[in-house]
Amino acid sequence: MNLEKRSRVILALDLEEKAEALALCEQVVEHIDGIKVGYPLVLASGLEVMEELRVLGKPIIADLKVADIPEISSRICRRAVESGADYVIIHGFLGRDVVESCSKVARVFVVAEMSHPGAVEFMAPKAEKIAAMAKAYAQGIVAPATRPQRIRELRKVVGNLLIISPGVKAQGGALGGAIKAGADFEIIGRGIYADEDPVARAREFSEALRNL
Ligand code: BMP
Repeated sequence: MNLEKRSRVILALDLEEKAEALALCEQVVEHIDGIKVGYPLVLASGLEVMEELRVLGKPIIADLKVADIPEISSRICRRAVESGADYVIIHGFLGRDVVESCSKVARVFVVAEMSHPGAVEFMAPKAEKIAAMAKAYAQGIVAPATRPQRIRELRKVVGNLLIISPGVKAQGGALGGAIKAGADFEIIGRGIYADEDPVARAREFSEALRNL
């Protein structure tokens, strides 16, 4: 299943209770374009949770931030795909061989630069190089909504590759800021699932992003 730009919201499904996670997804599914499943849910429920989420009809992004030697990284990616992932998020800083080996078994998003403050220390200085390398192998990159200027700069490097961007709301990034800077989708977790009314928030965010 392909990511298609409608609401421009990707839900970061970082809940740890499988039943709660599935219920939340069902409630907000009409307001999101994709579901990102990461370690909190996968470690609690197994990769198989992705198969259960697939019935909702949205692309599943396995956020495993794969970072190992090529042989092991590609095995991890293959396992994720076999478990229902449409895309797998991998790290880029490991080098071309890792990204290439993963791209042979999965459609990948490569983390170019992360959204937390510490990312400026070691990642940001290499992000352009990572993004340029990723162009040959990836469907897209991950770039920080907390620093929209970096999205503008990385967009110039990756051309028409997808940019998915976390850091909205809970981490301080403004809703819509990443998209205005050139991202394709904003990844939102706590801003939706930790809210008292996740459905209202998901609707509100998708309406706002759709109309940008
Ligand atoms: P939240 O909206 O609750 O801050 O969640 C952000 C999500 O995006 C989390 O799943 C986190 O693992 C992920 N993420 C991030 O926050 N920054 C990055 O640079 C890369 C990520 O995958």
